[in-house]
Amino acid sequence: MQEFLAQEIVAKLKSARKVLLVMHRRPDPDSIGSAAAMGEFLELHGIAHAYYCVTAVPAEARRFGIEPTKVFNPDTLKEAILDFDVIMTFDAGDLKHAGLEEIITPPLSSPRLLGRMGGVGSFIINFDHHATNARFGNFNLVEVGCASTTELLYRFFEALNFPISARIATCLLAGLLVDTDHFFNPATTGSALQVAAAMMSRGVTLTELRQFLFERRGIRSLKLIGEVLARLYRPPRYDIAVAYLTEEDIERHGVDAEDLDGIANLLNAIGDAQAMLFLKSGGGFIRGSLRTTRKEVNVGRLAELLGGGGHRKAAGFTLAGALRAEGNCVRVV
Ligand SMILES: [Mn+2]
Repeated sequence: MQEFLAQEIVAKLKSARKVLLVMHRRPDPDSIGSAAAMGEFLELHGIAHAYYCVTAVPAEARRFGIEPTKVFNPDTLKEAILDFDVIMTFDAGDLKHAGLEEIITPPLSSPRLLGRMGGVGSFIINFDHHATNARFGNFNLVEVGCASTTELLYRFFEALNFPISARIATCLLAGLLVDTDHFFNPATTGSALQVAAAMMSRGVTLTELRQFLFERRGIRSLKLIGEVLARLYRPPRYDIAVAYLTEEDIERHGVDAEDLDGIANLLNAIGDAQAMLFLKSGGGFIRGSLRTTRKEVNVGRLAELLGGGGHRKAAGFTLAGALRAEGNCVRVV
């Protein structure tokens, strides 16, 4: 990252009254880790800040220094939004993903607050690494070459010669670890590994991160994952392996939906299909996650055709509807 841009951002942050750090809906460790790392940076510079997420934040966020109960939600933010003159988003592809679409309208030069907040300007700084990012900010730091948004944050801190603490290193490494599928997927570049090495030299261990990020599944969730695996099928016409999970499954097994995060990456182990599609239904919507390990396959393009987005090797979309099992297949109804 160019030094002048990083300096310009810091100048903006220093002149801010209060900064809002926004995680995307259903935040993953990349979004949480980036927001938490920036929160720590602002803390060290004495810049007032708070967090926001449109959906609930997982309890793990506490390990990054974010108390989930203290994160603004859409209701509480409406009361407080006027306090914030700089808004930073992390790992969010567009304003909807950031949960801000009803709060902010994005004319490119000067986003304005809507409705009764009308007329008050706020400045958006958008940190992301998705190729499909809508560049909705006043500053758009979108680096598709970064394996994670936390890798981008590392570049930002590096450009500032800011000494990264062990706590910030934990946040950054967590995002990198999850977004590279533990340094296995094609996003795992040499520079991603160099960042990981730099973070580990600050005292973070992968074992420690692995324990709190991944090894928390209970027996009930593992049994449900077993059921999902047993449903795998491959329609020959598409050569994409499909598996699904419904809201009823989650209720029947009495598990936390959070416990089931990461199933799509797990299913990506499939070697005899071009790609993998994992469907999850609930609340009148179906969320599709696409993964591939094939060099020539671009699942991001497929997700875009279905109204979603993401990366070439990992992407997702949302459709209105529900799933109905039919024999060994599943139908969208
Ligand atoms: Mn990410």
